[in-house]
Amino acid sequence: MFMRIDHIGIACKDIEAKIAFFSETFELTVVAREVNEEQGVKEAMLHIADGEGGGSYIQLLEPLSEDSPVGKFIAKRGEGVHHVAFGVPDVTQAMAKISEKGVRLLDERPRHGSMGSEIAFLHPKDVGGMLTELVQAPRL
Ligand code: V0V
Ligand code: CO
Repeated sequence: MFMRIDHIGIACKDIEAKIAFFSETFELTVVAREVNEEQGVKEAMLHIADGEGGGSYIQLLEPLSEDSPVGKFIAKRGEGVHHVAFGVPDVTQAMAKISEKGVRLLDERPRHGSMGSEIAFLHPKDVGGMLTELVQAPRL
């Protein structure tokens, strides 16, 4: 079901400062930036490698408001790893299969994600405390 780790999402208070740190320290390049109002984030993707069906990235996330998912996370836990996203060939199919096993989906249908992807989240409490995202990269 999982083809690759698509990205690790990192919650931060100041995305510009974190972009500077990651690109200078680890020699990573920002390949996409977006404000996603639906998810309440300003995000940047830093490219790591290319894999089957898509690449892998670090995703930096700055909250648009305190009551957004990332805003609440930072208030409760501080900055750091927020979610792990896995690449899947078909997000709707993966959601159905995973839901059948009793894992709660946080989305009823796929949402718009970074770089034209389709995404859906799984409840962290059902995945050993890890907020999990499914990503279907756009078809070329
Ligand atoms: C909350 N919890 C987490 C967590 N956030 N555990 C692990 N990782 C996280 N990131 C725990 C929290 O400590 C609570 O446990 C419990 O889950 C319920 O959390 P809560 O604070 O009471 O509830 P909320 O209202 O903060 O909701 C948490 C969830 C919410 C996960 C349901 O954040 C959500 O719907 N997230 C999905 C959307 C999202 O995160 N979007 C931003 C990334 P205790 O204290 O009860 O034990 S957008 C993105 O990645 C994009 C656009 C992309 O990739 O393209
Ligand atoms: Co993400």
